[in-house]
Amino acid sequence: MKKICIFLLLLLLIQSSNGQLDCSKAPTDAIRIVCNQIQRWDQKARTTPTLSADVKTPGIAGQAMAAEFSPIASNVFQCMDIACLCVFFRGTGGNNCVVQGRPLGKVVRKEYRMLSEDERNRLHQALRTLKQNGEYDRLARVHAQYSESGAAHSGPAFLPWHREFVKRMEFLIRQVDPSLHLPYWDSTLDQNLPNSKDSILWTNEFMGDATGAVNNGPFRSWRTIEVNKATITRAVGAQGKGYSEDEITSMMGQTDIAQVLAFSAPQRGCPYQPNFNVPEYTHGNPHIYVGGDMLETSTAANDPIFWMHHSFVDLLWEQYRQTKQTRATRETAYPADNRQCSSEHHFRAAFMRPFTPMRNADGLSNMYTDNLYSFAPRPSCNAGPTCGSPYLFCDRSHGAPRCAARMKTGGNCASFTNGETACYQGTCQGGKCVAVSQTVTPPPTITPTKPVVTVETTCFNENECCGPWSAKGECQKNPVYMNVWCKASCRQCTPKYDLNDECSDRHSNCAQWSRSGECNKNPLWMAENCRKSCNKCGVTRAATCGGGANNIAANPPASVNNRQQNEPCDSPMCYNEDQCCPIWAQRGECQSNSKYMNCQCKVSCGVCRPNYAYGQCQDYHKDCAAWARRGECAKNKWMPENCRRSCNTCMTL
Ligand SMILES: [Cu+2]
Repeated sequence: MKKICIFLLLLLLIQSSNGQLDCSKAPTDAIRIVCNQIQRWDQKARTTPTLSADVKTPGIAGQAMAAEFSPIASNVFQCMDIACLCVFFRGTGGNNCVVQGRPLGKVVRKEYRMLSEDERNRLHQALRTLKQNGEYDRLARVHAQYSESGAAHSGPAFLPWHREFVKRMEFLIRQVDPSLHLPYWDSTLDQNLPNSKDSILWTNEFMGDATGAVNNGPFRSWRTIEVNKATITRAVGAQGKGYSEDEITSMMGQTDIAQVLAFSAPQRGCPYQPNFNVPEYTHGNPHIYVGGDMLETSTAANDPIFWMHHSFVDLLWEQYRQTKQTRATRETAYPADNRQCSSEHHFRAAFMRPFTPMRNADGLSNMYTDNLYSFAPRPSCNAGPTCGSPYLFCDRSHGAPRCAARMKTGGNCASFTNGETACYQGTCQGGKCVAVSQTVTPPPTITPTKPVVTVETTCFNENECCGPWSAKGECQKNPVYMNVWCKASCRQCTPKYDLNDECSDRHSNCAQWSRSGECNKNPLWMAENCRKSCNKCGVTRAATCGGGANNIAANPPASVNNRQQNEPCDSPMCYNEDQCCPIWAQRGECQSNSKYMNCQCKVSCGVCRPNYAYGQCQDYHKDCAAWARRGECAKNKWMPENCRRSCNTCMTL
């Protein structure tokens, strides 16, 4: 066993010497830009503390939770099914929900060019409404802040994080118009043109201007979320490119989850080879391609095409999930936590900030596409010469038939020689698209609509003991936990009810939830917020929470969440007990052999955060040198792992 492990370790070392990603080796200029962005985000995120390092809920580390974080969503964004949305949208019918006469059900996301004219106009209208009422900007801002959204970029949580982010925009759109969905932008359709900038996408009917400030089209004169800039800008086609079919095929062929939920900013010592073809990189290309605001992570969400691009990224990921994974592995497969490979924000059980109380693993839940949305198939030539849309055509002149976007006036149509109708409202003359008539599409009128519902964010504690804990000063002593779980008591938001009332229902659904058994299923939240309906009025919160030492709920939160209380573990403090820990963790042992691993390999499984720089050529304990002199390096397997300098077991080649 020992020998095998050392052999594997050597193998790992040979790979590790390449662990760090060198942006100068990027295959294209655009990917180099993306590489630098990903590394910058990683560096900044590494300086921001995570929540999970200090707070562990028993049984969660190393285990996917599949969105069961909060059986009752305390705000609309946490909803994972239609029945939940229905409550917040003040509709009726649960999963067969009707909101003010309009159905609110699971949606099918279509390609942007596959929407009917009416659907497209209503979508543009809804986005304008959200822009005007500030909801668009509030959500867009989240993407810009590495300090708040560490898991958004530079590691395995990239796809789950953006899935949740895009879901939230779709919820916002549906608040304005419940029958709408967030379409996807299949950029291969534009990429397939001789000159992708000729695409109908960059006209008043769709996204508006391709270059410079966006002064035309449905999103004309949109102001950015930054203070000093006036309107959103683009530089379509200057650099980068849309998705290619090859990239998609290569993603679908991956067998290792770590190449999909990938380490995109590995540091020296990370056992994965750097790879510029992982989804986070390929998704960067269309960002660079649109340019302007889309080019920079901090400003990208200003441009409405951002959401449709990410809806497509989500489609590709879902296609991978459906074709390569089982229902069970979709919710569990996640690369092992490793500080050499990503910041802690990307660890499986880390909070998906700022979408707490969700954790990264929750983004793997099947509930998204079971309950909330699915994807219409990508446009295909099987639908005939128009690919099923007046804005697309089937290109039969460049190899296998494939769909492409129709072109605007002036577009280069010379190479379409098989009778394609490649020009939109025009014909191909002398190799250029020429308009049939001189009618130019007028800029759309802008008439903001009133949202069907506006959902207010809510302010609830998640635990019955929040009040007593806060009275003991825990909000100050333990803000990391308390500000998330005891928002109301720590005054992170303003509750619309009396915090001190020991016998009230704080939510209008309390009675209904109580009838459906939530007092037992979800006791912490319910005992705090539905005291009346759950018959909790007889005993005060202070009496429940201030009890004897054996009462787990009575302890301050940080100690409640120490999993070692439940299982005896002979490994004190935060150390790996064995040199093989990183290899075992990489093989998924933290999940498949969690009891042993979460005790013996705490560091590699992300169970705790060491107060030393794990992976560095150092002694991790101050007594290492003394122990080494006594000959412990040879006798004790703990030593080579943790006294690397004194035992001469540094791994750097
Ligand atoms: Cu992106």
